[in-house]
Amino acid sequence: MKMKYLVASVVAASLASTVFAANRPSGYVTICKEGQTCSVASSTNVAFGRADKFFYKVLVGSFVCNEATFGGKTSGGVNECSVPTGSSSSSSSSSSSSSSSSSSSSSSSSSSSSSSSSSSSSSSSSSSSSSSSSSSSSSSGGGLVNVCEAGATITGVVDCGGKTLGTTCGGGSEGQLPVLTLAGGTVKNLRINASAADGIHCVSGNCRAENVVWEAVCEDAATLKDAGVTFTISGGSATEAQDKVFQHNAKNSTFVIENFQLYGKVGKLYRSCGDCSNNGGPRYVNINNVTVNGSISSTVVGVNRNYGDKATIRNLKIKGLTRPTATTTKPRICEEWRGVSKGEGSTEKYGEFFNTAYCDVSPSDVTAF
Ligand code: ADA
Ligand code: CA
Repeated sequence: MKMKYLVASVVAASLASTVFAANRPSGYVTICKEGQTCSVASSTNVAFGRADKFFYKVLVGSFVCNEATFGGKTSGGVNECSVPTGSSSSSSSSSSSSSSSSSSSSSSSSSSSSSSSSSSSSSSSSSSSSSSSSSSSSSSGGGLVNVCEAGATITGVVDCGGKTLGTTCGGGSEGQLPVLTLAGGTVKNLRINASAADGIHCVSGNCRAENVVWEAVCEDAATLKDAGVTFTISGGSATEAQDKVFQHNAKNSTFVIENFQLYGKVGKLYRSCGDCSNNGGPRYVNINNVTVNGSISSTVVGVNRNYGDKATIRNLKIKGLTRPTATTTKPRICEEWRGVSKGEGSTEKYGEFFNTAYCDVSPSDVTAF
């Protein structure tokens, strides 16, 4: 996140908490409250939190609405579990089902289809980009699963056929929703406009984004958030990223970036997280046949030496690349860092390296044009 966005987001956050703070994201409906057990019929991106701060997890079946399930909570009050309006989820917990908030627990199955209706939300987020779906499967209840719509969760293969999606862009502020969530799914032939929020999240299983064009990256273009999986970006392009394009947060996982083009001013193509909460690795990134047509202000790739990360880079083409010495380049190709867990000091940059355990790239893997 860049500093210039910090002030704006602090202002926005304080406005939000005084005026608009909600216990569910826009377009979501509460299905149960903290401590209760509720369930979703199919893979659903469930939000847990309050006061406009949420933790997300793709869940299916019954789960306890608490910090242990989501890996965090928002202090200051009772957190709520909510799902995209129209999801075929339902609060199996609350016998008194009905509206968004209230409730009480006790299990039982109850209403199959949406617990939606009643509560506010909808509009905004997904809105603008609605329309027909094109894709395969699709879900019961309102269609935010396996359809090419902003806010959807994709578990299968969805071909967007060149459609453009977007939601909002809050600059570099962290915690923005993704435009699309991949939960072991593939999205193809998609354009994401400048209202690109936090781009695409891969939250579970192996994910694939094929021929996805980010017209203007917002906070970042795509994030890998599940351990032990591979997120492949194949084909497509990204333009103008004030900071990072691809953000790698999960440990023991692999980002593949192949046959990809960068345009405009970009900070970094890829960074394994420098200061995530409970940070660690190893994280792997395999880059093959990527072309940088614009400019990179920092480095193509940054990895954490202390977490055993490894970047493998082949067939990289960079417009205007210079080589001040035999082993340095401008822009830098692969930087090694010392990562930290959030709140435990600062990251430290060791510098640019070739042919090391962490930076598997030799100068000849990189071509200037
Ligand atoms: C930054 C931030 C991390 C995480 C990441 C992201 O690296 O320091 O904590 O939020 O961005 O996921 O975008
Ligand atoms: Ca992000």
